[in-house]
Amino acid sequence: MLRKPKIAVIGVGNCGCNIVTSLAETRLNVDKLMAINTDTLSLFSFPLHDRFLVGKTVTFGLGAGGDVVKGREAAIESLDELINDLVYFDVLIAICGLGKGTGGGATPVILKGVGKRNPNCFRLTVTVLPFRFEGGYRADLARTSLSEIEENSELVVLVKNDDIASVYGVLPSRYALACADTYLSVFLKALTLSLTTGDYIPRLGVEDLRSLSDLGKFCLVDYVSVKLENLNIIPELILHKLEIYDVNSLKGVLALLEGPAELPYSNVKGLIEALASRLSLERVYWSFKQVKANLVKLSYLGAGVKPSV
Ligand SMILES: Nc1nc2c(ncn2[C@@H]2O[C@H](COP(=O)(O)OP(=O)(O)OP(=O)(O)O)[C@@H](O)[C@H]2O)c(=O)[nH]1
Ligand SMILES: [Mg+2]
Repeated sequence: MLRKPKIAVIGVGNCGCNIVTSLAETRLNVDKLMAINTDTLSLFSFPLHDRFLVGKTVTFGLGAGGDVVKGREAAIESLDELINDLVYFDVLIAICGLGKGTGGGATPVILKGVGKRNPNCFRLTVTVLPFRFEGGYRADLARTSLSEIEENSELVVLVKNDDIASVYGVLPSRYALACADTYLSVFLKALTLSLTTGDYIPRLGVEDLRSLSDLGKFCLVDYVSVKLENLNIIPELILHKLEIYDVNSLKGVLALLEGPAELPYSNVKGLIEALASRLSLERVYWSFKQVKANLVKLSYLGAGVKPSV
């Protein structure tokens, strides 16, 4: 490829817009960052330049009220205009919460529309699954939306709100949800930087992501970060966090490591090996970026997880 890949990130519905807003604060290295919603009040409370109100005649700007059909119809009403904005990208990262109307209903329509007009576009969708306490009805909605999203994505990241609660449950809820945003932000920032710059070595491309999607569409993302002198606890931290996921089916990983110049190559190799051997992975992609800070940060995407809603 003689040019750098063009990347668009969209947040659909309230949850998607919240996460996209926190990504904007990290100054993500992408060509487009857009908030899409059916709810005017919510849409204009996000400090983003690129905002799109879908389905004015379906929801009158009042939100889909948990109705997936309304969310779907809203996207269909605005699809042509929206797709014209999204069709020229090599990678589309769509982020949404499932179990309600806009994220669950509009996202699959948008993904399908983009895939139809630009079959080469790599669609990576990040889905936030509802808490168990939000009830069986919303879990059913989430399940249906998830299978439509799977059909229209190359990879689907699963973020479970219940898992966030088990790792960060001691925090006040506002911060616990913000933690989900944080680890997504850390991973997406590293991923987009590795795809669009020469900062990470060896270089990773969109085709490496595509190769992971051969192993199964569902994946998880996470990160751990420690001071250089505490490097040896990274494998332990990874294992601790992975306990909460169903990782038995995990088959591949894309690991992005950051560290200072003093970090020896043998340590970089050791960390990637620890991750790969714990999970008996069959496909491992990794890349390293040198940073000035005295921190070692490992963010990774594990492909081939089993979905459980
Ligand atoms: N982690 C996280 N989860 C959220 C957040 N906001 C909502 N959720 C979850 O996302 C799911 C969908 O909620 P929303 O995004 O508010 O719904 P919507 O897509 O706007 O749909 P409508 O309100 O019906 O138009 C919910 O079941 C919540 O569990 C957030 O900021 N962070
Ligand atoms: Mg909403």
